[in-house]
Amino acid sequence: MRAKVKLDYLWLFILVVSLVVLSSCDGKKGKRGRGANGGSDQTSAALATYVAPGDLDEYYLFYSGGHSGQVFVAGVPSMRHICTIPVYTPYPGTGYGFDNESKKMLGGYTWGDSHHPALSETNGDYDGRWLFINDNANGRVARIDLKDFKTKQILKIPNMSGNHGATFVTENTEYITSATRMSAPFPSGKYADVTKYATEYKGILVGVTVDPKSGEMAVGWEIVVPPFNYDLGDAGKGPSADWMFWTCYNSEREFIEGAKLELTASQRDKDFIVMVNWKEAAKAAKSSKAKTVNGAKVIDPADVPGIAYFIPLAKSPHGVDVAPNGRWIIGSGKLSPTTTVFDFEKIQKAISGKDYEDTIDGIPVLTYTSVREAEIPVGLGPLHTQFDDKGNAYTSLFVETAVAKWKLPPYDQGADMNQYVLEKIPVEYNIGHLCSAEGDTKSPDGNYLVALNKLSKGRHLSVGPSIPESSQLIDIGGSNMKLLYDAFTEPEPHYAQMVKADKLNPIEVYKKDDPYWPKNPHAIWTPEEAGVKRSGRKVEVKMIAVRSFMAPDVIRVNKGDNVTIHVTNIEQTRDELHGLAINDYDINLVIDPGETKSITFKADKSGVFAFYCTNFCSALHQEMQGYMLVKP
Ligand code: RUQ
Ligand code: CUA
Repeated sequence: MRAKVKLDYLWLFILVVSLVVLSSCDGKKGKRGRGANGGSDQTSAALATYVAPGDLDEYYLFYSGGHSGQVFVAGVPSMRHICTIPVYTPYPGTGYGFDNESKKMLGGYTWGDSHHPALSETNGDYDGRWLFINDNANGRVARIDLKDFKTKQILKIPNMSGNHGATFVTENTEYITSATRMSAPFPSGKYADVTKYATEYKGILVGVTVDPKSGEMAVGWEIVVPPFNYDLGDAGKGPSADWMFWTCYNSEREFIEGAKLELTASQRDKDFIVMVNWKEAAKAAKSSKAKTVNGAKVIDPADVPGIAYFIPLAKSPHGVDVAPNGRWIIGSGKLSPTTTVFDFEKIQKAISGKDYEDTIDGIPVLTYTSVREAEIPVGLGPLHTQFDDKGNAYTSLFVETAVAKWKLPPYDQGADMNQYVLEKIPVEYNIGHLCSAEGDTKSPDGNYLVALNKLSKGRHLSVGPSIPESSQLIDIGGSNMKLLYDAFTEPEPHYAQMVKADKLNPIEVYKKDDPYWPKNPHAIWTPEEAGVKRSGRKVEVKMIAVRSFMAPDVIRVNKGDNVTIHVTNIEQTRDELHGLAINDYDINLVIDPGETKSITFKADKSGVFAFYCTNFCSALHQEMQGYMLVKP
């Protein structure tokens, strides 16, 4: 049976506008003059972003690498890319995915789709400890330690299909959120034909706990919800701190073969925000109401009244964002030219007064008009909202390819809402997300905003059919938004976090006895401890690397041996890295000062194979080499 698809006028209007916008993005006007910087004064923009040699940037910008599986770090305001943090993808530059520990963490996958980085928070402020990021493809979340900018844990979430609504953190990093973007038969592994979508397929909303000392993540609970597509999320703050919020589309709960989800999922006028009380969920997970399914504590919301509610929102929403004061919950339907402000106080009232307009699979739907504060006519294709320190919000407009600045409540009774849309700035082109300085905290800084653009025609030299992405730095500190800079962005940016540089305190070396790092049992610190040990077909090598030699520098094995090499870089000087590459064995370790890494492999090719240091470490770096002899 085919769904009857109603193409309403708004749809058509948006389609026409997007075609006009897209066809005007021909890139020709981007060369020089006005079009090159959207009208800002070029000299003052250049000065505002110029970080002189020897000076440092004011902010770190962490942006997601999408299907590159990585996180990229840039400095703001220079927008210089300073570091790549591999998360879900091997990265030869740092040897990530080659040594035993990181290979194990990758769990056999060669990629992930990293979407929404989130900095850990204490009291609703970035605390500079960890960065979390989700994998939209393989149901995972990861934690990066900001002491060494390295991925420390990847957690696979059972029963997860998609994992887009992640990794938004609660006020004190008690939890990070996670949710299914693509509903699937529940529990995972179960087979059900897509014709059974409405009944056999489910979504799940997940609370992932974070250990306050170690940062270790674990699945706290899973809530089974109707087969909508759960999209983006946010965690509450202040008055709403106990709640998590996600948007969802396809509340039609349909997936009809050949009928195009983009059409079938746009029939209803409204979709939803779903909100979950994570304290109540944690209690329920510990009670007899929770069932263990594939190792996760699973809750049916119909069994736990008060745990979850739906809030109607303009259809096909993307972002839901909680304002710094925790009272205003802002949701944007992509097909509506407005963004909606909900009042958490009204939400509380509606909950206590059971002011419901419906109930879906045991989850009450709060009455829209009772919880809505206002609809703000921001413009076409609103996606995501960020904040400043002056009570303003900034919403990205994908279709209109602009950022709208608007005022948060209070509003005058009966006022024309257009007056609260203060200003718009065009971006080049088709912005997805935006990120303001400390924009997800209780106290945003209100000086910088980065527009993460999806299409960037004409902003860079041509490199063939794929146009390099661009991010644009916008000054929001003055009374008018000013475009400052266009920066190249590695594919595929989805979201970013911007944090004041002095909130981070990265280490300089792994100090020999630093109790912060778990002790590596294979570490050695003197050439005397180095050597080759054999037991049967197993060969274990303990090696040190230090300017400018490796010990041992000859490793003798027999063809077919199982070889493990543990390398310790015994340097205690910053930036004195060493590498260990073994020719023709596809081995590439990079060892930071004070670090130990291990690699295990089968010596399956006989012959003589040189090994050498890949990281330039001294004038005699070229001499830092040895041989592995594999006897036939
Ligand atoms: S996201 S723009 Cu909006 Cu996960 Cu991609
Ligand atoms: Cu060690 Cu180059």
